[in-house]
Amino acid sequence: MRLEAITGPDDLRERSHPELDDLCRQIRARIIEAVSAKGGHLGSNLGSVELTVALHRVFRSPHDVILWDTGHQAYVHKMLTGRSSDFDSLRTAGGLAGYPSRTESPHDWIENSHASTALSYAHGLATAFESSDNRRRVVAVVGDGAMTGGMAFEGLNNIGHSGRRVVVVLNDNGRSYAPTVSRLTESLVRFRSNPKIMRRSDRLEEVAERIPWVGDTLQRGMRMSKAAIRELWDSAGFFENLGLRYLGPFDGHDIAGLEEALANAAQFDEPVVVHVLTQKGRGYGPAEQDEIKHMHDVGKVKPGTYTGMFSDMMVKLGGLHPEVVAITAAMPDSTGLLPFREHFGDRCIDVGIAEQHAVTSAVGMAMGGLRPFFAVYSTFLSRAFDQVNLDCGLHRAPVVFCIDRAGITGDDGPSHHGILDMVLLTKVPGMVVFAPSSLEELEQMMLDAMDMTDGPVAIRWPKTAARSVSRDAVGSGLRARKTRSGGGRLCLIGVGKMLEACEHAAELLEHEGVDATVWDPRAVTPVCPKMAADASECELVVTVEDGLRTGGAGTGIRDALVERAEAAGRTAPRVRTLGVPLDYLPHGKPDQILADLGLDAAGIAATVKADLL
Ligand SMILES: Cc1ncc(C[n+]2csc(CCOP(=O)(O)OP(=O)(O)O)c2C)c(N)n1
Repeated sequence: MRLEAITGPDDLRERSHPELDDLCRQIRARIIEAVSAKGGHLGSNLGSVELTVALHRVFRSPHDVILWDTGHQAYVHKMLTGRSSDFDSLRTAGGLAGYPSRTESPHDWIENSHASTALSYAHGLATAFESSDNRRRVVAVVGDGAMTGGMAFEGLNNIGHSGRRVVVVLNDNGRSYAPTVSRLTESLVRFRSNPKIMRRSDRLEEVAERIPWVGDTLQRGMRMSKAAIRELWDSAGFFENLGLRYLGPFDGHDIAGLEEALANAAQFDEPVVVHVLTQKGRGYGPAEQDEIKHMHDVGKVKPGTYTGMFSDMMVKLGGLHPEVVAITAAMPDSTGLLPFREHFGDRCIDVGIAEQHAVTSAVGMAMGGLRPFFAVYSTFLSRAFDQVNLDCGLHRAPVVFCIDRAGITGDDGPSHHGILDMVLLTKVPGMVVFAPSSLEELEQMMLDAMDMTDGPVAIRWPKTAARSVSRDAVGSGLRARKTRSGGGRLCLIGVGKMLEACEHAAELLEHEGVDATVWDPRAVTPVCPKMAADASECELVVTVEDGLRTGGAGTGIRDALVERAEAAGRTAPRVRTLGVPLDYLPHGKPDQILADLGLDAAGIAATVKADLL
C-alpha cells in the first residue's frame, strides 16, 4: 500500500498490521524529508505515527471528531486525510499549513497552535452532540506538555464533573520542547517504569472484580474502590478523582494494542483517559538522541540574532545581579535561556506551558525582591493579558517581559504572528514598551530595564535578522533617536525593525525630491516628547509598525501629537499609521508578507508619494 494511494481514513480499514507497519515507515520517511526541507515539528510527529493510524481506524472522522491539542503533531493526520500528495508544500505560502486548517479539510475541526485548548473544545462538542447525536465520539489528543497548561486542567475538571463522553488520549512522551516540568508527568513516569507496581495494581483489581456484587451503585462503589486502590500507588487516581476513567498505560507504537484500547474507551458512557506512551522523534536517530534541536522547529539560537543578544545579556545580567531570575513557559531552548540555565541553574524557572501563571508568579517573585525576566513569544503572551494588566501593572511590579517573535513570524501562520503585543501592552498603565531597532539597542534596553524598578517593562523583538550598529547609533533611557534630518515636510517614524524600512524609504524618496526626517521611537510607550515636538513641525507624519495598526504604536503617537497640538491651540500634522491590518494572516515568509502589506521601503515610499506629492 503506497502512502500516496491513501485518500482518506477509509483506505486504512481493511489493511493488515504488517501493511500498516510498512505504511508507518513510509510516513516517517515523508515527514523527515518534508521537515528537513521546510522546518516544523519533527519529533512530535514521528512519535505519533502509530497513534494517528490507530485513531483513524477506530474512529470515523470527520463524523467522530479527532481534536489535536496544540496541533503541531497533526502532520500524520494530514497525510491520512487525503493530503499526502500536497505534503511537500508544508509551511510554504499557498501550501499546507503547519497546523490543522479548516479550509484544508473537514477532518480538521479546530485551527490552533496555542496549547491546552482541546479539552475545552471537546467538552463543548460532546455537550452539543449529547442532544443531537449521542453516538458521535469526541476524541482529544493531548500531550503531557499541553497537559501542564491551566486550561487543560479546567477542561479536565469540567469534563469529569459533567460526565461528558469524551475520550482523552494522553500522548505521553515525557517531553514538552524540553522535558516536561510537571509532577503529574513525573509520577506517570514512576508509575509506568515500575513493573512491580503495575503487577500488584492489576492483581488487586482482579481480586476486586471477582467480588460478586452487582447493581449500579455497587459497581460504582467498586470502581471508586479500584480508584482508591490505584491511588495508593499511582497518579492515575488523579484522573479518576476528577471523574474520568483511566485506561493504560499503553505502548503508543503498537497499532493493534492501541486499537483495542481505543475501541474499549469508545464503549464507555463516561469520560475516559487513554494513557499512551510514545517516543518523541521515533525512527530518526538524530531526533531520538538530540535533546531539543531536532525535535521542533527551534534549532540552535544563532549569534547575530535578537534572541542571541538576549541570551548573552541574560548571562551578563545574571552574573552582575544575583536577584535576576529567568522564567520560561516550557520554552527554555527557543527563547535563548539555555545558557542562563547552564550558568545559574535554578534561577531559571520553567513553569510549564502556563503563561498566565508565569506572569503572576513573576509578580510574586518581584514582590519578594527578585528581578524576574519572563522570556516569551509575543503570540503566547496575549493569553496572559489579564495577568499582565491587573496582577503586574496594577501592582507596578518590576517584571521585565522579554518578547521574542514579535511582529510577522511567517511559517506558522495566523496563530503565531506576534501582532497584538503593542496593542495590548500600550494599554497597561505605567508600562514601558521598548522595540529595539538593532542588536545594540536591545543590549541597551535590557540594561535600562534593569534600572526601571517602579513598574513593568516590555522589550519586543522579531525573529528575523537583526542589524548591528555602532555605539553612537544607540539611544538610552526613554528617549527616541533621530536617525535622519529632513526638510520639515515629512517625518517617518519606524518602530523596531521597521526603522530600517523607513530609512530605505527615505533614500527612495530623496530621489523624488522629498527629504524625510526619520525617527527611531525606541520606546513605543511612553511617547518621547522631543520626538513628538519635532514631528509636530512636519506636514505629514507616517508611523510604521509590524503589529496591528488599529490601536498600536502609531495610534499612540498620533494621539500624542493631537493632544500636543490641542494644548498649544495649533493644528496637528496629518498622521498616517501604517501597520498590519485587522485580519488573520496566513503563513508565508515574514518579509514577503510585510511587503505584500506595503510595509517595506517601496510600500512606505509609495504611500508617502500618494499622500504628499
Ligand atoms: C500557549 C502555548 N505556549 C507555548 C507553546 C509552544 N509549544 C508548541 S509545542 C510545545 C510542546 C508541547 O508538548 P506536548 O504537548 O507534550 O507535545 P509533544 O510535542 O511532546 O508531542 C510547546 C511548548 C504553545 N504551542 N502554546
